[in-house]
Amino acid sequence: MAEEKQVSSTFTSMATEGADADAPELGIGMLGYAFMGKAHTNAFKKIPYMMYPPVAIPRLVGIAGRNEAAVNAAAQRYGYENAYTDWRDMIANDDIQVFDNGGPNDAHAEPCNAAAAAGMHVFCEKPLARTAEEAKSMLDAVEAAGVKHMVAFNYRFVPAIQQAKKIVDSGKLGQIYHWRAVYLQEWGMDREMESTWRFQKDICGSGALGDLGAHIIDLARFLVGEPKAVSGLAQTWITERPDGSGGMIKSDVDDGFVALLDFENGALGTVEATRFGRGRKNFNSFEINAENGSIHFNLERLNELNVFWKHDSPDTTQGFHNVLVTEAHHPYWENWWPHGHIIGWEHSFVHEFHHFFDAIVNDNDVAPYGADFVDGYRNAMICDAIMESANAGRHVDIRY
Ligand code: SOE
Repeated sequence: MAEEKQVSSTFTSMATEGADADAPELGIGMLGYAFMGKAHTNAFKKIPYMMYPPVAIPRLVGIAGRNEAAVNAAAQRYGYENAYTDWRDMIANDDIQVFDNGGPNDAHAEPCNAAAAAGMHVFCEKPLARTAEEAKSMLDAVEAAGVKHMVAFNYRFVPAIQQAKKIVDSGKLGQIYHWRAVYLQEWGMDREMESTWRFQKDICGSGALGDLGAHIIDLARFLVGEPKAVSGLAQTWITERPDGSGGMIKSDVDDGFVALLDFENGALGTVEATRFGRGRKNFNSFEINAENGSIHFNLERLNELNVFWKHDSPDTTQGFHNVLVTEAHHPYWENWWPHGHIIGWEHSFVHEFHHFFDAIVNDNDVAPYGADFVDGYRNAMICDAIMESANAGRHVDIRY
């Protein structure tokens, strides 16, 4: 275990000033210090003064990671009180009430299940697990422990997507006929790039499907409804990658997939995701076509929502309107800036953790606006079914 570092945390002093003085403190144990460790910690540090007055003050009690030098550096950089090289030592710290898992997919189940059994509320990065079976074990663990649980489908917490949810829930769109979503990135195309855990099935479970597809499958469930059957195709274009030591290591996950979704409510869906979308950086885009109108969203322009209404006057205003979702009455915007002063990808994590802390402190439900482990399990069932369909070459029914 890394030497327990008493790194001064500024949160204790912050909690004694202003209206947040009576906000309860929530001790955080963070597993992982890379991309998601950074995005999550950034949210913890912003919540006390931006989601003001905060529902809780996150206290950065501990961060865990396998590399001692890296985890100590992360603790120092972010202000975690303790650094650990073994998550078991971290969850033994009684000052922790929230276990946040930002580790690789093969490190989701055991730590989350142990943290739940220790009575901690559990937040886990997506995909919840490598398989539906593993996800079910995690759902069973948190339900048995009676703790709050949430999966990091952070795009639910982009204000424009919450606004799309409000429009759908209002019923003004009428019957929904189509869900059409793509999540395109290009970073997997370099044959010389050193492999990572995201290309090894035994660690990640799947490639573009669980990494990117999981997001647009979650949004399909969030905005349209439950798929009852799927058909899928998947492809691995690079089957071995440099291992960083002069050799090669197999890449046995999907580099790209496409799938059809047959929804219980009669809607039809298409979802596709790839790491071979040359020129696309983080292009998560969806369109809903319905009886009275359509909605289109593009993550690379995440403050905007394109909306078409049948009832608009055909000779003047009818057409796709580009709505800048930054008004004070728009979701979460009372916390930010005057209209037009746009926010970014990182702020979805601020909203997401505010939602989770509110569920913990005020005993509110994480779902339906947040994704809980039931959503994580159902997402895993759909991902497994898409891969089963791709391997079997046939339609696969979804049975939870
Ligand atoms: C990498 O593909 C990645 O970081 C995903 O893992 C995230 O979930 C997505 O939000 C951005 O891209």
